[in-house]
Amino acid sequence: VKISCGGFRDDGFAVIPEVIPLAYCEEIVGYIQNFERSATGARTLLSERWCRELAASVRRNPALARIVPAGSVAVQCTLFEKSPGRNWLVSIHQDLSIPVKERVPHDELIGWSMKEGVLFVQPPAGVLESLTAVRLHLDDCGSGTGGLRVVPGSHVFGRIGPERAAEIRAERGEVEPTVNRGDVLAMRPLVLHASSKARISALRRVLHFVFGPPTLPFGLSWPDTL
Ligand SMILES: O=C(O)CCC(=O)C(=O)O
Repeated sequence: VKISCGGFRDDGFAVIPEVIPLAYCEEIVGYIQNFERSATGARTLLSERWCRELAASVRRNPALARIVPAGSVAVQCTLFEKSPGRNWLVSIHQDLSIPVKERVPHDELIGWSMKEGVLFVQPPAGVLESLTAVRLHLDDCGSGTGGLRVVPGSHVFGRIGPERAAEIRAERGEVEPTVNRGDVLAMRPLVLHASSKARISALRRVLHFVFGPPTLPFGLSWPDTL
């Protein structure tokens, strides 16, 4: 399968088909069924062996190997699940927070928060630019299923405030890629993105991995649970 790397570099996202075989997806669905869900899914999956094995397997995909820098490690995995019982939306935003082991006082580290027992911080854009989100789809995600809408090329502006985000979306438009079961939507965390409530009755389960460098600046470190 030919993936244009320039596409990922310029657009800040790309769909990579058939990263995980359908039978493996079915196995993963079995594992996530045992997990406690919050309103949108679950965030602490990387402490599970099956999840770390899946991250390694995803990482071996040749097209992803060209996108995710060599030496990167999986630092986060979040299940984003939409279902007829739990339908939700997120308005346009960038992913600004990363999970870390402990608090480090520094002017450039802002927005400290706790989610499901994990500490998060918003580091400067340079740190976020070293990360790649790899969204593995466990269900076919097409029209009406509440898939991600992304603004092509919006990752090059650093951190964007709400007014500038609205301007950039108006200038560049947004796309809602079709992503099938077993495919990956790879994305820079700084790409502006949003998703609507599903309009049709369907499951939309996505495992959102984040890959990053093994070490962090500012004396920060990734959580122990990895
Ligand atoms: O999965 C979605 O629809 C939204 C996920 C999201 O907003 C995020 O990755 O920050």
